[in-house]
Amino acid sequence: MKIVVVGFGQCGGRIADEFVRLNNRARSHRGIEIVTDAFAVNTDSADLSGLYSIRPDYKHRILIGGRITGGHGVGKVNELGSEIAREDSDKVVDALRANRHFTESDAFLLCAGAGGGTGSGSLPIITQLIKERYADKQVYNLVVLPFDHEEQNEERTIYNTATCLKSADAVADAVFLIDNQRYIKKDASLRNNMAKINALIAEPFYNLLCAGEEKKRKHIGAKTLDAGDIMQTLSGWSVIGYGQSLLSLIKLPFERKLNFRKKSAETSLGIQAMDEAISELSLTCNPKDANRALYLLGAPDNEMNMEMVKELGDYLRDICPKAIIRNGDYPRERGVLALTVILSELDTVNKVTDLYQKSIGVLGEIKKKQEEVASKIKYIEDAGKGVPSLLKL
Ligand SMILES: Nc1nc2c(ncn2[C@@H]2O[C@H](COP(=O)(O)OP(=O)(O)OP(=O)(O)O)[C@@H](O)[C@H]2O)c(=O)[nH]1
Ligand SMILES: [Mg+2]
Repeated sequence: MKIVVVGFGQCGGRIADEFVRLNNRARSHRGIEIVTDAFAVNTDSADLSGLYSIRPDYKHRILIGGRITGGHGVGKVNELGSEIAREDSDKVVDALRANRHFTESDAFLLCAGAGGGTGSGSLPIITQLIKERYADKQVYNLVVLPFDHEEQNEERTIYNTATCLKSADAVADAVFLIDNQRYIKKDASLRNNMAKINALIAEPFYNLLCAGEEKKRKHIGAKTLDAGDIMQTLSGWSVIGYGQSLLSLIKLPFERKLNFRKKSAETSLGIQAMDEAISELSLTCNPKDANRALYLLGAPDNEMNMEMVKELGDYLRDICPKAIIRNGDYPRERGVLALTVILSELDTVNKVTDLYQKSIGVLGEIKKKQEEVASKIKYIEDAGKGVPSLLKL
């Protein structure tokens, strides 16, 4: 599957940058392309300069709202982010149109952190616009949810996140939910390592996007998972996960003979990788709530067998009893058995419901604060009414 990636705000831009690195890896290691073009859109020029892999011209690193913000961001006010995106949307659309490989692209992936101002505000606006302009292309959102400490310390973060989620869900074909907190729960040393978190966020997409683009027969599985399968699976709230089991590279002679045992050992390695993928999903959710799912098994050709693929399917069926499940095998890896899982069309997502409820709670607080500021400013102005002004008004 080939995608166009657009990142909004600092978080979104860095994740889009990460997808360019995935594409560079696919090109150099596998001789295929998975990202036809990538863009970063921001109100902050310094954030755009801080990217590494997105092409460094103004058509790929797009500054919006420069006139209003002076290139310094919107300071977490996502309504302003939305307004600027609406005003400067032509800049984004013109840049997308200049992509020479646009017709080969299967879908758009638009990414942003929901807790800030620029990404949170502009993501749904541009998603809606792209959906209107390119009715034949799927548009997916990848939304990064804030860390717990950000939610606790800043009402604005909750408000931004909830409004971004509600709007994204209304316009995108599917919304990948990525919870920042998941990555530091697993490894506390990642707390200050955004680059590592971003690499972990993008990694599950690697095999998924590559599998359908292979041209050489030896890398095409018995059942290929292609763009069609992915698009049929993705709908509404979605999560993605990745797990792997290491295989021993050196085979002892007796291991080749013990076919039956070898098979069952491999199957259990597959189940182990599936367990890891499910427990490392990008957001905690109940797999029973998924109405669609897919899994992709990547392994060396001689390590895969139909029995394993079938058992993995049965296993996932037990975990997601309601879901229509699609699957594929991808003879590629060396020394590992890699499992990618997507759960989609989730009909219950506690984290989202929780954020919506919390945002209604903080709405009053935010309004009260705004009114307090306005009344204090008015108080100063009133006090200065009798003071002569030096300006000619
Ligand atoms: N995973 C990840 N999260 C990030 C990254 N940068 C910021 N975030 C998260 O994204 C949210 C803030 O969004 P930003 O992208 O910094 O904000 P912005 O869209 O640039 O908006 P303003 O700076 O307010 O104009 C917070 O919840 C951060 O924890 C990143 O590189 N990776
Ligand atoms: Mg910013």
